[in-house]
Amino acid sequence: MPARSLSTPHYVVTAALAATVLTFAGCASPSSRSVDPAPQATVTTHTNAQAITMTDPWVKAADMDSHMTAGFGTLVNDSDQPVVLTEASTSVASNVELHETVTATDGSTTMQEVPHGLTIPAHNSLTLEPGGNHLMPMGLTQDLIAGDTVDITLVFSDTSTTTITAEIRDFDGAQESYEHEETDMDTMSDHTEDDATVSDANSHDDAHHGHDH
Ligand SMILES: [Cu+2]
Repeated sequence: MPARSLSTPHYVVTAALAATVLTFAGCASPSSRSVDPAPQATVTTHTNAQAITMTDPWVKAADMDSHMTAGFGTLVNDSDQPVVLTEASTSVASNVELHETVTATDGSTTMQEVPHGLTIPAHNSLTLEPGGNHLMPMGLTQDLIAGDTVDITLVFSDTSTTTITAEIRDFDGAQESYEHEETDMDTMSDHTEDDATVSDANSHDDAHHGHDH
């Protein structure tokens, strides 16, 4: 009965082989190295970190007692998608905030933490510079001496990270010695009515109010 047609046995054999292969694959996959997941992983070919390079990274020299400094450079995005820098960290400061500088209606400038990270547009760049967006290491754990370098780790919205090495430079930009410290002290001594807004996140607003009064 199987010999009745040439094609029928052929199909049967093929089906049997296929079944055998599937069976083996099913048995083998849990114990053997995972062959299947690899192609899925290549669907996303680039992490945010792979898309971003930072040119001319530098940090302002600062004494540890000044508590904070600022980091600059140009973030370049080589990918087709916008990339969002969400966090940064460094071993020489307790934390690193991402700041933007805003100009008030009276023309004074103040800086504040950006709420949703800094976006580097697709095939474009974002410059961090004095008077503009910058990285703000807070709580320095050592003096930052011009000519030395510091490593800063950048964290992107897809949780990928990249570590850049920034040169420490002397810089006299008054923008970074800031109203921060002075005004924070004013706030503490004179403006106790502003208690509700005394927090890290709002200290810049306090600085602004300080100017108005
Ligand atoms: Cu700042």
